[in-house]
Amino acid sequence: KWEPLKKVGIIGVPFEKGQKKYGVSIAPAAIRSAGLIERLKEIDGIDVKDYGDIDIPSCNEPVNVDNMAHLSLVSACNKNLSNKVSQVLKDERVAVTIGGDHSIGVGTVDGHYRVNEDMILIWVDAHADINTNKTSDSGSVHGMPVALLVKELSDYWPYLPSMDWQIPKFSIKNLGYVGLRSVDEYERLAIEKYDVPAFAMEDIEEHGIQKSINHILHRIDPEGKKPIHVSFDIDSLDALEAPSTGTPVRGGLTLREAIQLMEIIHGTGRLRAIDLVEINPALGNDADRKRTIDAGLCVLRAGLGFSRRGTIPSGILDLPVQ
Ligand code: 4U7
Ligand code: MN
Ligand code: MN
Ligand code: MN
Repeated sequence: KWEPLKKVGIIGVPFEKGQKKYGVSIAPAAIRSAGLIERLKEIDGIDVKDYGDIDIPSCNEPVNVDNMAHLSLVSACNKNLSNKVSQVLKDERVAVTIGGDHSIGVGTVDGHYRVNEDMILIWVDAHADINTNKTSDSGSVHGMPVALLVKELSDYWPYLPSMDWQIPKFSIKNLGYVGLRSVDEYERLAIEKYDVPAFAMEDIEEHGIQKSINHILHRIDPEGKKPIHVSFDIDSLDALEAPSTGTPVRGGLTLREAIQLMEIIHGTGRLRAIDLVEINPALGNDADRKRTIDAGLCVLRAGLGFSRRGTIPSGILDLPVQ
């Protein structure tokens, strides 16, 4: 029944207020000028539509919630983003969202959930991003999107003014993690309390990326009938593969593992949304920036059906004769 969707919609989100460093907001422009659309159009049979960047509110009624920096801006941005993701999915395109910091995962997942309540979420990250304002050391919302999204944790939040548009309905039972290696104590507690399938780096060492992702997919959707949302934080990759990011952690996924992961998910035919977040072109030198953006493009291409084997020219059966 499921087949890979060949139509793609690109959404840029030049937003960085979910964390403290300058630069993540210039990623959509930097990734576009590195040839995003052209590199995706190289994929066999693909149809790419650019929906442009969403409107980012610059100032807002500030709301003061303890240990949650810029909540009203995060919230306003995510509200717009959620609508845009819903629109792209209703246009029957894979929603590819280019961030931006990871706080925008609230909007992408909310927008996907509103179109299809069956969706499952694969969070590919060095971090678990499941802090509440009570458990976060940083007060940065990019470490909290999963906790904001899942209904099981709604009682652990205070009332969040400006977030009324987002009622958490997504169940933590439909979540899985890949790539973890920097998990805070209360995040680990949440993962264990709800028995979330979480493949940290040592689990990937043990089982390999193929068994790891297949195990997660089978655990959360044994019948293989639910659409998949991949929220890909570039810091899931090893810091050598993706140096230009705000919270790099060494000892991460190789680009080959990430490509294989995305190819496997593509192969299910059920991938309907990809977020590519936390690329910060302002960090590192030219080579770092280029390497990081190129890694991100490789991840997207793998998820959207690029074949490393190569493909024959369309409609052609033989080599050209002299
Ligand atoms: B990212 C952290 F304390 N857990 O909450 C926090 F280690 O989107 C890091 O995954 C969060 O890059 C990283 O601030 C957020 C910290
Ligand atoms: Mn993240
Ligand atoms: Mn991360
Ligand atoms: Mn980060």
